[in-house]
Amino acid sequence: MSTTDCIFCKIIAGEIPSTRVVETDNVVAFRDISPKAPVHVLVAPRTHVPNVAAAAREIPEVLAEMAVVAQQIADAECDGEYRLIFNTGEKAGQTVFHVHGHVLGGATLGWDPA
Ligand code: D5M
Repeated sequence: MSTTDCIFCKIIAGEIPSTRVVETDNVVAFRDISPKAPVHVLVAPRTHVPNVAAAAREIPEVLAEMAVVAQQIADAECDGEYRLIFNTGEKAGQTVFHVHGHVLGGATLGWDPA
């Protein structure tokens, strides 16, 4: 399933350019356009679901694969040490309502969500 007005559906379909890092039958990972750490990659399912809880309910195997892909990226790019963040809701900073995990690493990360 995809939605015509979802930017990540368009990236996954190749209609908007992105720098892809990993691609599987179910998951696409691409570099964040506005990186917040030396390594900042977004891991998203090809299927459009709005957030991580919906992914857990509707595509649990794909959500698990997203975690494995995140680990693969971190192993390749930042010694397997990383943060995996799913913003959920506008107040938490979610701006794209197609679930994606932020893989952040490559530096000592702070712990200040403000
Ligand atoms: O994360 C949404 C993220 O998506 C945010 O960090 C910017 C990134 N973004 C937005 N447009 C693009 C394109 N075109 N390429 C790559 N990355 C993009 P959220 O958790 O929803 O705030």
